[in-house]
Amino acid sequence: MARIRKAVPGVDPKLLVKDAAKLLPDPARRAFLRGGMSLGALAFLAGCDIVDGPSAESALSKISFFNDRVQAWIFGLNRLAPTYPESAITRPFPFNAYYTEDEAPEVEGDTYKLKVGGLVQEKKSWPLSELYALPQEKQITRHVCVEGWSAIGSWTGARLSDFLQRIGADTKAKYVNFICAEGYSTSIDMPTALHPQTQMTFRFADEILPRAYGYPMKIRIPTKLGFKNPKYVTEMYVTNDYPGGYWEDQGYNWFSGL
Ligand SMILES: Nc1nc2c(c(=O)[nH]1)N[C@H]1C(S)=C(S)[C@@H](COP(=O)(O)O)O[C@H]1N2
Ligand SMILES: [Mo]
Repeated sequence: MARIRKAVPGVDPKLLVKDAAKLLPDPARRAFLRGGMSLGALAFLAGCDIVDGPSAESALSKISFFNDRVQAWIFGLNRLAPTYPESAITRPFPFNAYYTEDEAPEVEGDTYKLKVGGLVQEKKSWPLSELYALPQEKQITRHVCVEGWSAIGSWTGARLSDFLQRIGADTKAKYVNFICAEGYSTSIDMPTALHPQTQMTFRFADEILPRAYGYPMKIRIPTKLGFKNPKYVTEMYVTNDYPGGYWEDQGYNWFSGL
């Protein structure tokens, strides 16, 4: 079998194979992992050929999409991310983006409006004053970045599920898509959007969300990797058409659950 070098940018084929192996029924899975994971062995099990180039890329993305569906299916709505005491909060909390902190967008709060659209009854734009009036709660949870660091933070805001009810969103739709001030984007499955810890965040550590962490609004999802937590969110759409996202379109696993 041909070995793969670099099939999907940003995705380590070894991790993908390990991920795919998790889907095998148990005796086979253990034998497979013991035998040293390889794309060749996976191709053999999957009954298809994986070689370098475009066909490897499509085979890998097929496996990744299969994983997305399986992961979404086993994802329980009641599974809560762990919460922590105030004393566990990481200080200073790290900043991360695909640019440096001084390049972070400066969103004007007075003129800010959250645009809401797609499969919702009330397609209006929400000024900050109206968003701040939504019932809010605080969570102290762990943020895990795919780049290999994690930190505990305190985020306060409205449950996204409450907001989706409020705007008459079609909660049978597949995706919620978020667009950010500087062009970043990501999208999540509806069960995650309705998860009780998925939050429209307005405050960090009891203060108005600082510019670094996404002023005026970010979406906090403690059941997802950091890159699925969009900051500076300016638009939100409910849709059945797969929206992808900034990193997802570069090969990162779309579901990326924790
Ligand atoms: N708008 C926007 N949101 C974003 C990003 C970004 O570059 N732009 N980076 C993501 C990544 S990879 C991480 S780890 C977290 C970092 O959030 P923090 O700065 O609050 O730690 O933001 C996520 N959301
Ligand atoms: Mo990240």
